[in-house]
Amino acid sequence: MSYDFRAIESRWQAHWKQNATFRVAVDPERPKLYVLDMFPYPSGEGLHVGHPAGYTATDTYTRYKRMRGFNVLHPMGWDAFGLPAERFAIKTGMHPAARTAQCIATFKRQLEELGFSYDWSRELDTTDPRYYRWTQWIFLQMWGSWYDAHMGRARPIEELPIPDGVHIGGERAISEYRDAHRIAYLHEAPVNWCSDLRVVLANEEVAEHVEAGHEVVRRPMKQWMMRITAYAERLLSDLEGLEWPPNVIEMQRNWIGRSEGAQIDFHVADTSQRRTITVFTTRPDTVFGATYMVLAPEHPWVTELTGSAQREQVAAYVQVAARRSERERQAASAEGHKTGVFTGAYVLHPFTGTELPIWIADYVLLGYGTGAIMAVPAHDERDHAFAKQYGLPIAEVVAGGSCSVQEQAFVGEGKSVNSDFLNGLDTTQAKRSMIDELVRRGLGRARVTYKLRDWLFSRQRYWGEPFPLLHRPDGTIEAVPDDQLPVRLPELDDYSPSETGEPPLAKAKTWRELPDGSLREVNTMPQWAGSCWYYLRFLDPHNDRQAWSKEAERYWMPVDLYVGGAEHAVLHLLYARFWHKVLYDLGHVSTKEPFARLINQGMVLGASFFPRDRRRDSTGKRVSFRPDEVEPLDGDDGQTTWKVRDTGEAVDIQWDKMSKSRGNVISTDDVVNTYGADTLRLYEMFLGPLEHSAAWQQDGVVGCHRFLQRVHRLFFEESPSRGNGEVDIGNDVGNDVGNHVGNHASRDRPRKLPPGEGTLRQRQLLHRTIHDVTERSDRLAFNTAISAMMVFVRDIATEGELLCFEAGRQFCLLLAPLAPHLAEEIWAALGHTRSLAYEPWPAADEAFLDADSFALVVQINGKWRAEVQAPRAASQRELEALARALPQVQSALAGRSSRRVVVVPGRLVNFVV
Ligand code: ANZ
Repeated sequence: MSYDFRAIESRWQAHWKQNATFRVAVDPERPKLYVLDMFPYPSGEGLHVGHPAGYTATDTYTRYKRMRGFNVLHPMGWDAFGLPAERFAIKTGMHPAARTAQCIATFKRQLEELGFSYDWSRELDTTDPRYYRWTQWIFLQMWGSWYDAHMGRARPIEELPIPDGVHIGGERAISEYRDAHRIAYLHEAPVNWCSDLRVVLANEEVAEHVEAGHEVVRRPMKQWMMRITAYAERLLSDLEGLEWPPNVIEMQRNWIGRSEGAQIDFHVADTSQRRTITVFTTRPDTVFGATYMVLAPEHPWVTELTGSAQREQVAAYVQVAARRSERERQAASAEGHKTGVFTGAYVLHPFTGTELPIWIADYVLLGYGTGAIMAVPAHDERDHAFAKQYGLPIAEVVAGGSCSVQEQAFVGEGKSVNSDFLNGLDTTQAKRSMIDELVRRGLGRARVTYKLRDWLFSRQRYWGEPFPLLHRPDGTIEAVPDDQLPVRLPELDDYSPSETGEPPLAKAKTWRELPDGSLREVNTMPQWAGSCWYYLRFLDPHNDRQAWSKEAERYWMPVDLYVGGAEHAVLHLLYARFWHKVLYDLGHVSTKEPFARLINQGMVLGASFFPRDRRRDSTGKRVSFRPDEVEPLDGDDGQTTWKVRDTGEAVDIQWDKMSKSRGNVISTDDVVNTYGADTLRLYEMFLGPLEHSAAWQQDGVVGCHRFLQRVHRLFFEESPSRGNGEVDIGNDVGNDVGNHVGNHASRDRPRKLPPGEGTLRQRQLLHRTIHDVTERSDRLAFNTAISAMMVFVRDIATEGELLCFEAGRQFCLLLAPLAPHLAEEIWAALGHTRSLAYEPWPAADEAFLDADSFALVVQINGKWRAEVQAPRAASQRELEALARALPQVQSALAGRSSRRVVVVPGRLVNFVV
């Protein structure tokens, strides 16, 4: 075979590296474009074909945009702190830094072998002290500021007004007052404590540990928190201007969870208690329907309110609730299962004076609203289920339900009934009227509440950034001075936490204890920290005086396109946006938002095969086979089925997200070694629209490889015998290139292409292709850009016409973003001595674009099948008929009925079968 992709790819990768082809700098003369991939956590397993789907898209896009004249910043780095390296260290004794370096080396080699056009001079690693020095600096910005709610922004803590009452208390009181207002603050918060492993678990880790038989309890611990709630409103309203997928915007909105409602005060009936309990409700119009009250089990007043008769029961309930995470509690409650106990105490209804019993129940959460609710079982489902379970009264106060509220809660809006001065009002009016009345009587007030909680920012782990803070002997906290940053991680022999639950860093005594008696903070930052600002460090990664320069920030920000997995749709993006806003308030960045445009790439699904009636073996382990262990078997019904090659056992195919545990992973190394990086890149993009998930199929890889072979054949002679040191470069051009890229391997002889642009048909074909590839590349619709190029190659071949020089040159440029190695090889063969990375993109000549007709793409199940010229004026019915008449379509549809036909005039017909 003549298309020697191995030689071609290594030659051009070396060339790009030696010539620093993709290195960029600030250049005010040219428009900038900042295209960012979500940087990976370098795991021990290396890359599988699911990883580079997004990276390939951004790389194709940036290569395209460079040719359109943009100064493109396209960097890559490593999000390298985190638990796996630490667990590996505990298991093997290998230092997490050494393990991390190993994993990074693998990832980097693999990414380089895919030919990505990163500016590698900007590579960064979040675990590098030269990086985390600035993560610590940013932390100190947060610690050193407070949120001024009146001005709606963060300000330096020195500007915090100190009330007179605090002044009287002296320095100590002032210092405590400041600490309580900082954006990064210490707080005693309940955490998930795994007593067997002596670690605090993130909420999402709890289930896994409980399943493994470990005990996980909620326990209060002093923790560093970030006051993200202060930014709730801005995080919400600034979503407005972002070009993000609607579902991500929606997820961010839901996570922030803004609710408008009211706080209402209820007096405790036992007047000796002299207490009021404040509740938060979104339905103040239903106050007259409140028949009992519920406190969260952790509510601070539970013990005092509880009567002696109930004491034991209540204490037992509180203890059980403490074992469950909030998430578990919410899930159990959503399933309709409610538990609770009566405290023996009562509150008085603010309008009727009726005594309402106070219960505690774990469907009420301490961290939301006020941690207490008035229960309106007639109009709230949770309250309804609870009232049914414990026989509490249900009183209708909103008319409009389809059945009796005794049977089912009516949660909709309607007219108020049985509600005194609200009777006859509709819900919106009734809410307003109730709030007015509450305010008049001094019993309540309008309130906006957010689901968003402050961010628990400390971890009891080794492999994270140390906090740059000192605990002074007098109990105050002080920042490590700027000139002493970074605070480096100490060396340890043992990375596990201590018996007492103190973090691993507490074991580094000489590191922790300073001569003046101060102690270093021993928690570390969560993995989010490094990824909250890496996009800023990429702007100016070698700056050792500043985290980034103003000049670089002004030029490059915001990120114009950010591509990554949907699993980061909430937390990473929210945390990064929050940090960015604090930095904005303090004058360190000039844009309100970091990521102007966001795309979530779809997942690449891998195949595994399961025996029909034997999903698990006798020991309960999943039975599955890899694609290379099975072979296709044509069934009676014309459907392809599969059997295990060795045993003949019938198996079914199943598509899932690639993961080691499913055994459906395909490593990029395998594909690159067998077919080359250009084939892999092309197939990644051919899989379908970037946002969609798609199944990785070997046939498709082979199809893309054939296409590249065909392209190669358009430009190079077939060379039947190669190797043996034979050099088959016959002309000056080839020699020149050979010298230029310092190549030793043999090269194919370029064809002599006829000069010019060829026949009118060839020109029409070329300019139509330029037009389509351009328009589709602008939309990142690379799958359809590829089909346009496939059509070009096929049509050139079918007419038996020779590709002319000018058409070949322009086609090569179109190919460059998608199959950059082969395109460079062709470009050199055409006589050029420089990389094509910055060649101007070809322009479609309108004169050759036929305005009356267009190339209609015909798809079956969304996959390209054929393309045909169609009149622009054709109706949808005519387009469908035209598509049906094509032989490729007829054979593909033979015997199958199409469920649906999608016709997009001017573009495509898709038969869904
Ligand atoms: C009375 C009521 C009547 C309510 C009614 C709803 C319907 P969102 O939209 O989620 O903000 N609630 C308040 N604090 C709570 C807490 N800490 N834990 C659990 N539930 C809490 O919902 C706010 C509603 O959730 C509040 O309005 C309250 O129930 C409940 F017909 O109050 B409502």
